[in-house]
Amino acid sequence: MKCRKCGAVAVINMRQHKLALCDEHFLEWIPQQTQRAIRKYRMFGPRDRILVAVSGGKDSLSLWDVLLRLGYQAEGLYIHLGIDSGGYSDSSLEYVERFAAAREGARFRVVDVKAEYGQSVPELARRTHRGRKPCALCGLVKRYIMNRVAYEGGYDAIATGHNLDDEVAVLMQNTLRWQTGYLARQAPVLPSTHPKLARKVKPFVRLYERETAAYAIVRGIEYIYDECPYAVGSTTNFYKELLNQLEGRSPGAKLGFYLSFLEAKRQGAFSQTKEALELNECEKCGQPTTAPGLCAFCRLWER
Ligand code: Q46
Ligand code: ZN
Ligand code: ZN
Repeated sequence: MKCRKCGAVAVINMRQHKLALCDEHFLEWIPQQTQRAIRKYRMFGPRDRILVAVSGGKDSLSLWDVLLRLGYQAEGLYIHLGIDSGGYSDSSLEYVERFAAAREGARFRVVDVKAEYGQSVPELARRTHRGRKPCALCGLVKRYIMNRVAYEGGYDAIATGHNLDDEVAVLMQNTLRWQTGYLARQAPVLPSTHPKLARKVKPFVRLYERETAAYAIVRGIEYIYDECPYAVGSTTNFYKELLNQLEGRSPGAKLGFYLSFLEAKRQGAFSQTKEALELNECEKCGQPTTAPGLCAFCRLWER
């Protein structure tokens, strides 16, 4: 297989685009595609300050790398969740530290959940969710901390490394249950609904997972290869496998599913009900909440 641009040996063939590229042209193509998505979905501009949620995995580190290469003011946020008695979280943090140390201007901050609030996410899940998988709780904790750090640090947007496979797996789950409320809120950009809640953006939303992985490898980014132990065997991973089978038979199926969903939304499908959600400020931390009194995050620590 040869690179379509220069004829050199291709490192990747992207059948959905009928495009094979060599390492050099692939390393150019990914930032170009990312920049196109940032513009198309109006994610942020050159003067905005971006907080990149980094986990130490291929998607978030590649995203941070691409945003820095594109000249954005992108700073990292690593949330230490205390997973596997710290083992998994400690080693993923090391990848983030190594990434930042190798790049001038790659600044990041760490929020250690246990050090700051007294319990790690798995400990908190054992106490409040009776040993159930900590993922729902983990999502709540991460969202809260991202919002709070973005607000306190004056960032304009929070960027996450979600790729097309992530989005399509969620889309499929939501579609199979026709969860129209979730479908209405699934988008490449979630606008801010309160001055203390930053805009959320997903600049890799049109890139396949194998492309973000290939980018990290070709670019020499070292990342944590293992998944979070709680992600192993998850429903999302099962849907990803199903969708990859579909993609194998019909190249472009994943991209087509996602883009036609966005088009249907643009034409008014799943339009969100306009009932304005009244947001109060949490009595303890001041972050916005729909509940009266304490926000869901503060309630966790009160129990
Ligand atoms: S980090 Fe947290 Fe994920 Fe691990 S505990 Fe579940 S939600 S799987 S993205
Ligand atoms: Zn080439
Ligand atoms: Zn609160």
